[in-house]
Amino acid sequence: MTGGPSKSNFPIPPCDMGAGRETRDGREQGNAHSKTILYPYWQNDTKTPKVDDGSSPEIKLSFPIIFFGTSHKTVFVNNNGVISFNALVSQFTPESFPLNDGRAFIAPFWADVHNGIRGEVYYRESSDPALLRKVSRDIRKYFKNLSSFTAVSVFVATWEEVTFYGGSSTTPIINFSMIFSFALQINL
Ligand SMILES: [Ca+2]
Repeated sequence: MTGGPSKSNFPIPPCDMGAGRETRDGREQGNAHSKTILYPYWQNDTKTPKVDDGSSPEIKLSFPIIFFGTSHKTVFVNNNGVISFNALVSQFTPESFPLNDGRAFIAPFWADVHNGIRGEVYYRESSDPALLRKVSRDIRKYFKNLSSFTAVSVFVATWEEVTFYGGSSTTPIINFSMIFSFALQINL
């Protein structure tokens, strides 16, 4: 599905938590801070194709993700800021949820990203002990009803310094990420 027969410029709006602009000497204002608040990612994470409205291949997860009561064993990481189930999402125009056609997906920042112009989209699933400890600590902190949450795996998708369709190598960029984690047992 696409956003329409013709594509207009749909720039990513400014965002305090990640947007950055380059100074004349090429340094980026804002990004040094914004990257520090992201979960860690590395250059050797898998990258999605650097094409407008592109997507990862179907990614098999170590554990199923239960999303609104439905179990999913695979996901797609879509360049336009969406994690989807069952099918990739090339739609570049965001809509309000729930969607009329019933699709369910996670949209950390649904917008017309163009990583073919600038930026990368990374993903990985990890069971790194330090990362699992961080995830468990954060979930326990921010979800008070999950005080015993113990992560066994985490999936991290990161949009790094991506710009927007119609942009250029010097237009504003943004960093954002999405994390979901698996626990074998949750004691409420
Ligand atoms: Ca796009």
